Amino acid sequence: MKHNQLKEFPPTFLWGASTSAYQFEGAWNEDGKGPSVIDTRSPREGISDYTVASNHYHHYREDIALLAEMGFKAYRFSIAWTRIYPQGTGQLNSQGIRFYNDVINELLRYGIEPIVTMYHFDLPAALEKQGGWSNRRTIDAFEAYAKTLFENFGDRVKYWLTINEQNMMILHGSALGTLDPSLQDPKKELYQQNHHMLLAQAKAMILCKKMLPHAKVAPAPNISCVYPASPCPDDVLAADNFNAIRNWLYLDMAVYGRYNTLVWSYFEEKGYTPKIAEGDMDILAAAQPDFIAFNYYSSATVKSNLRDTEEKGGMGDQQIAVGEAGVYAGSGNEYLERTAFGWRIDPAGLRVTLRTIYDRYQLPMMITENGLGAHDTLEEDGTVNDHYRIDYLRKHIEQCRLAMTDGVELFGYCPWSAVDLVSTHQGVSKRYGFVYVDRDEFNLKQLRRIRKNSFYWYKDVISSNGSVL
Ligand code: BGP
Repeated sequence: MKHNQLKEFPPTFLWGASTSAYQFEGAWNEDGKGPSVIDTRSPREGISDYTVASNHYHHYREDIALLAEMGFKAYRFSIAWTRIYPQGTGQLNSQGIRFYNDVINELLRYGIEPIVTMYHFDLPAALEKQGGWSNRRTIDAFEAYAKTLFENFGDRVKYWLTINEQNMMILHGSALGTLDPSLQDPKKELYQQNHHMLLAQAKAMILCKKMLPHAKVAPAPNISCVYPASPCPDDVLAADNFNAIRNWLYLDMAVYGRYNTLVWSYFEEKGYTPKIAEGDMDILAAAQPDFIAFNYYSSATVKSNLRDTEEKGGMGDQQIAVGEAGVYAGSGNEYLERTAFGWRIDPAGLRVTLRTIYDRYQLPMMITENGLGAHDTLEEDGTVNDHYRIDYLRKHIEQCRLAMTDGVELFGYCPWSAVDLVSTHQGVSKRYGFVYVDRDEFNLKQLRRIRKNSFYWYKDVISSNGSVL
């Protein structure tokens, strides 16, 4: 739809950006922190591990001052479960509580709204040893951890996100490093784990409403619209299949407390049906989010795959196999350009995604990730001219405004990432931040913080409330 007059961003719009604990904090074994699955897995060849990352743990004051200088209204970060409960459950680590109290208080001092992700890929290794999400006891451990977070930080934190990108952990756990390589029949087991994670999320949402009636809680999946590769009805059906498996399984459960019909028939066909214990569906139905948070980087395009072979490809060459016999196959999209890392750039796809989510769930939305990973260059004069990032973000913010004019309720935009950090797939060389962190893959240098050109640009975007792009 073409609009002659665009709606303004509301004055309360939450402009900010995001990070996650394991990619940003470093200090992986300091002050009582226990190891997470990210710390115990073998490092990828040729790229940095996460032991030091951007050393935010020791630089948080400086980092938050930079966010404040950009005029941030909100900041999304994750709490490392293993700083709070080093073994995932049991003994509480008061130094972990202290650290996040300091971060939250520092943010509030500048009037920045903290948005807390409770779990961003870093399951405590001690829980993984006992079966991780295959073990129903992990559900209880997550609920107890959630209770501790609400008790300690709930007086100041209003926005809570349960689990970051649960759908990516299930679909692409091997690429993220969250998949337990010893799983015998990964897909079947993963959907059992998925069921347990959905229950853990539901219990945390119920608890949040009970303990913090004024807080707002949401799931935080990675959602992207799925296009059919052609108008061929078989391709349209394949897109429907992938949409259900990739997106709606997670949001239908979070919002309506039921399994998506298409997904359930897919489970039955493939033998992935999870075991559901008595009472599970009641818990799932009783939980409700207040809003939907989602991460968006790119769209997906798929075609029909009625043969019996697995297909690979698609998803912007993220080295992720996409496709499943009889369900869908990844496909290219000639209309979209790609980033230097091969991810397809699709700003209009964000508008489609916003419209579709709002249509399905009628809940306010917050974008909790969106951004461009690139090889930035620190010039000799100390500048970083990341005009390509500005271009990417500008185009996506324009689409947010169009979607809001279409009628969707969007109340926050927190792109990835506030400051440079270690990427999930490609180390330090792939940067996303508004602030450059001066380190290489293996040479930590001084970890100096340097404002990129996008820093100044985003500052103007925020101070003009999105009217100057
Ligand atoms: C999302 C994760 C983030 C972040 C981002 C970019 O899936 O939630 O943690 O890493 O993707 O991915 P990458 O760092 O691999 O480029």
